[in-house]
Formats: sequence, C-alpha cells, structure tokens
Amino acid sequence: MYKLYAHTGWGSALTEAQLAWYGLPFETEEVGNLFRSKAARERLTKINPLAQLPTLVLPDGRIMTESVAITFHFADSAPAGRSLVPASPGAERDAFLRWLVFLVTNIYPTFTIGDDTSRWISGDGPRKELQEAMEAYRERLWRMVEPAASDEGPWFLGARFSALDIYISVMTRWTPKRAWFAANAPKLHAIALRGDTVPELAPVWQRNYAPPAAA
Ligand SMILES: N[C@@H](CCC(=O)N[C@@H](CS)C(=O)NCC(=O)O)C(=O)O
Repeated sequence: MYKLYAHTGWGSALTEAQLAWYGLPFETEEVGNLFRSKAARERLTKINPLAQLPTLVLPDGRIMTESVAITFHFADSAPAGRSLVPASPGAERDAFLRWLVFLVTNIYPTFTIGDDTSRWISGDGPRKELQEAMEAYRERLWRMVEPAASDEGPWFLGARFSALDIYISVMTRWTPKRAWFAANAPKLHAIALRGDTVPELAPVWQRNYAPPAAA
C-alpha cells in the first residue's frame, strides 16, 4: 500500500492521478495548507525536509519526493501498454522528457517563489511585485509549451496518453487557471478538458476539485 501526503488540488494530485491510473493501492493523508498552517509544515518536514507535496511513502516504507521521480518510479513497473512514460528511444520520448522537465523545472518553481512571497522578501510593495513578476513569467513559459503540443491531438504527444497530460490537467487548474488557457493556450486547454474526462481519474478529480457541497 502506498501512502500519499496530500492537500486537495495541490501537486499531490499529480501523483494521486497516476496511482489511480495504474490501479495501485494507496491511501491519502491530508496535510493541510502548508502556507497557512505552521503545524502542517512542521509535521511534513519530519517526512520530507522540503515540506513539499507530493510526498509519497512506498509500500516498503521508503520516502519518494519529486513528482517526476515518482512518475518514473511508477513507470518502471507499469504493465505493458499502460505506462504513462514513453519507453522507446525516439522523438516521442524526447518530447516527453523535454516538456515534462520543462514543466517541473521552469513552471513549478514560479509557484515555489510566488505562492508565498513573504518567505523570500518583506514589504507589501516588493512582495506584490515579485508575485506579479512570477505570474507574468509563468504565462510566458506556458506560451512556450503551447506550440509543442500536438496539433492533431488528442493528447500532448498525439495519440498517446502520457503523464504530461496529467500534469497539464492539474497545473492548468492553478493560476492563471483554465480561462486563461482557453484564451491563450487552446491546445493545452483542450488537453486539460479531455484529461478531466478520463474514467480512471474521475475519483481523483472529484476528490481534489469537486465544489464543496452546499451547507
Ligand atoms: N519539484 C517538486 C515541486 C513540488 C511543489 O512545489 N509542491 C507544492 C505544492 S503544489 C508545495 O508543496 N509547496 C510548498 C512549498 O513550496 O513550501 C515536485 O515536482 O514534486
């Protein structure tokens, strides 16, 4: 049994979706908002010194962090024809590697810096400026991803569904959010919408993004 430390809608959804896709047994432990709760951060720090999500405990008790490392960990034992990582050397795998690493090393850090700018600088003015700079840079980066998506679709790599599509489904829910993608990155937006409808992932999207029930 895997154990995933999670917060609804956050990066843990990247891993949760892959666990669901592969049909692996797992449980989630809700950690809370790491920016709002000092206690949540302190608790997670004991397991992952960086206190980031996803944090995954493997069935043998080892800890895995870094969503891309986890993506490859699952792919290593994926059943034939089911892997979310193209294995054969060639153009498809190269595109997969390039853009997956791009998302995680270029776009993801704009959240690390911009989500809570008080971690890095003080003063409302400078903090706002840094947050806005991160948001503008993030939009610039997404505009670089858009042309790399397959023109024919239905997925980023074309016919093949991959972990990239899961990243796009999850990360397009974050700022600048889906309406921005609809207007500025229509191929990514279409992939995200299609990703929302993958049956195996339905419980994950429901748990992470369902609107709270009316009181
Ligand atoms: N490189 C990491 C990035 C993970 C990450 O930044 N996760 C966010 C949640 S979406 C987080 O935990 N942020 C808390 C923090 O930055 O302290 C990965 O790909 O797993």
